[in-house]
Amino acid sequence: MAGQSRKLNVAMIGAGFMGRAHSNAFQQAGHFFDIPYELKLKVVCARKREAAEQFAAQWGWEGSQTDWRSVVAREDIDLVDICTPNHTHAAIAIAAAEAGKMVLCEKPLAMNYAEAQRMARAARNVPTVVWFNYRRVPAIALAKQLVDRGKIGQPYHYRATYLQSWGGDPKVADAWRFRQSEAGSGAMGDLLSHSLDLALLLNGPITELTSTLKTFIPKRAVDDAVLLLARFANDSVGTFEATRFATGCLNRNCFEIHGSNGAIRFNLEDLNRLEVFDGGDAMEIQGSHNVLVTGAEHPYARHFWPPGHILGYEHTFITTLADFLACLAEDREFHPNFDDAAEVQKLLDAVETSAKNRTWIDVSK
Ligand code: SOE
Repeated sequence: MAGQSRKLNVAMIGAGFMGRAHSNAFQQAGHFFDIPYELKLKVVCARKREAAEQFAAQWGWEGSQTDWRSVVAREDIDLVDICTPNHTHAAIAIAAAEAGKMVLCEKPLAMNYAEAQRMARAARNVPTVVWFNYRRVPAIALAKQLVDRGKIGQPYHYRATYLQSWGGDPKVADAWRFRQSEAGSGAMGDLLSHSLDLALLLNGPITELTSTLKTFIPKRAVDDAVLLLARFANDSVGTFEATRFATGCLNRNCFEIHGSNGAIRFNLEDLNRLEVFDGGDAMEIQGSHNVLVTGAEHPYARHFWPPGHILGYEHTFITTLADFLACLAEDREFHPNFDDAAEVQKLLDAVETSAKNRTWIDVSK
């Protein structure tokens, strides 16, 4: 780390959509959270020089480079943040970790489980983060508190859907997210990975699963949709659906959990809300109520605006970063880290194998 002053010199590799989300988080975290570091946005790296320079100027990076290897080798860099296409994560993360840098990486962590394990092993001595940002939506963090407090009782059903509709749009057909060699998979790595990360957080380990994949566009090598049945260690059962062909749905990341005493439901397209059903309410007033999760008593919300002044997508990245920096300062382990994301990757591998062989897979070991 850069001396006693608690300066943290940051490099970011990649300058696309996620590069913007991360840059905003690096810029904003200190405005809303009392973070114990002075973040120095040293360098952004992108393949095209002009684009890198423009990005640096727009998002407040001190400089720009085009070769990630020389960025990772820089002695003045403490932390490397990776938001490039999936097939490049491993090489950059491993080189950065071996150079002693902290490593933050976009999801899905890797192209497959073996690669994720290699990354986790290489980074075992440095702090790591995987940007499963939805864990820090205040409503989802509240859901976690309610589940842990036993508010819904014994979970019976976990039901997740992640629905987007851009898969058939000819304007994006060529995007890297549709290329097997760069993305590794389609809706599976891009969307189901988020749902699985949340399921593991909220409902614990999955023991067994079976799945089917569907590609709607002929010649496309990645899945457009994935359906999954799962059994959890806590004796509940789960269903998951992730698709880029859900006409009318833009970024509808939903889950619901039904337990012996109550239920909760979340939809990212209405991210300030958590629907809560309390089976303990008197019969005549029983029904789901929609909690506006923006109050001082709610997770994260008090760091931003007064109650009712709603939050958005970008706040999830700010809170992820702020939590990570707090963990770093207090020498606590941050989650989700590379080990957590490797668990998701293990499930994704099983999903693929199960779909191919049309079988159930034991993922308990
Ligand atoms: C595109 O499908 C995408 O941007 C994902 O890559 C993100 O992880 C998700 O949060 C929103 O949708």
